[in-house]
This record gives sequence, C-alpha cells and structure tokens, in this order.
Amino acid sequence: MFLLLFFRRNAFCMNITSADFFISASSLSGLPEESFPEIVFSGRSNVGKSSLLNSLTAKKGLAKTSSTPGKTKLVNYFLINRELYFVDLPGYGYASVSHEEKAHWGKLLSAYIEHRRSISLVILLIDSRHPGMASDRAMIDFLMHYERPFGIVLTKYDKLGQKERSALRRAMESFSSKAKFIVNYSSFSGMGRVQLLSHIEQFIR
Ligand SMILES: Nc1nc2c(ncn2[C@@H]2O[C@H](COP(=O)(O)OP(=O)(O)OP(=O)(O)O)[C@@H](O)[C@H]2O)c(=O)[nH]1
Ligand SMILES: [Mg+2]
Repeated sequence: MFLLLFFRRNAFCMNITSADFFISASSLSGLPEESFPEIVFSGRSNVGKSSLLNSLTAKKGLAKTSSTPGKTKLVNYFLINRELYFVDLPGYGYASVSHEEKAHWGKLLSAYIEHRRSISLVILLIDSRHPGMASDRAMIDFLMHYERPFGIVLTKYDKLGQKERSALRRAMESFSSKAKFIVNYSSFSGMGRVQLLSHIEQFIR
C-alpha cells in the first residue's frame, strides 16, 4: 500500500536528466529564440531563486547564489532535458540598487512577462518569513493582469518554527484562489522538490 502511494505521488514528477547553462541576457534583444517552453523563476532579491534552481536540478553550482542581495543581474537561461528552459530572473525590491538600474530591470521584467509567448509558467518565490509584502502583491496583480499562469513557492521553509508555519498557512489563504499551486520549499533539505517538479510537469505537456 505504501509503495503504491509512493509511486502515485511520483508518477508525474519530471525527471531532470540534463541541466546546462545556456545564455545570459541583459536586454530583450539578447533573449534566445522562442524554441522551447519557458518556466520562469521570479521573486524579490535574495529570496532564494538561484538556490532553488540548483536544488531542483540537483546541480549545486549551476546558478550562482550569494548571501548578498542582487547577485543575479542578468536573465539567465538554463536548458533542461534539451526540451525546456528554466529562466532565472534578476530579483526585484532590492533597496541598494540605483534608481536607473531599478528602472531598467523593472522595464525589462514587465516587457518580458507581457510579450514573451513561450512562457508556460511563472514560479513566484516568496520568502516564507515575509508573506504578503507589497512588491510580491504587485507582482501577483501584474501576472494576473497579463493572464500568466503562476504558482507560488514559499522559500526557506526550514527557517520556520511550528507557530510560524501555522501563521503562514493562514496568511496564504487569500492567495490560494489566484495561484495554480502553493508549495512549501527548502533548498537546504529538498523539501517540496518532488511536489514542485510534478507541478512543472503539468505545464510543459
Ligand atoms: N535556510 C535557507 N536559506 C536559503 C534557502 N535558499 C536560499 N537560502 C539562502 O538565501 C540566500 C540567497 O540565496 P540565492 O539563491 O542567492 O537568492 P536569489 O533570489 O537568487 O538572490 P539574488 O540573485 O541576489 O536576487 C543565500 O545565503 C542562500 O544560502 C533555503 O531553502 N533555506
Ligand atoms: Mg540569484
């Protein structure tokens, strides 16, 4: 019985057999041709996007991580199983970035989300310790406005105690009708990985 349940849970979990850095772009004109479906990872600076990519692909150094916010400054493409892209976007909401730089990334981010036809799914990462921040809410409104399907990943879940986990569940109730899914995730322990890969699988077939 247990084995049956195990196989059922993993039946639709995509198997990542190859994950390779493909290209970095600093403007829309530098993006690759729209040959493959794109799974986009977006969220505030330092929320754990690059760590999540490494954990999902089980390749430690694939995306560069840092404890200093603002590490990822380019749109980074990773080719997965030679049939889809994972796209690591620069984080938003980083206070120490210059006004000009913020405006540049804001424009690039919105133009990319609005016009890129090959986006299959946006995965919005939210720090599980700070749900409901204004910039994340604005991003959700933006994605809904352009009718982009999106799921939410609550990062750094390992940092929460029992009480905080209950409070988080309540705080996320208002998002559950908007997002395609909500996954609690820890890149350190791998918690949520199988679940997230199963969700991604649904959007690339
Ligand atoms: N405890 C814990 N820390 C994490 C987790 N994921 C990421 N971190 C830490 O959070 C910091 C930021 O991680 P990154 O993956 O570089 O975050 P990012 O969103 O790519 O950051 P930028 O590229 O700067 O926007 C690093 O110090 C990571 O070690 C997690 O699941 N648990
Ligand atoms: Mg990063």
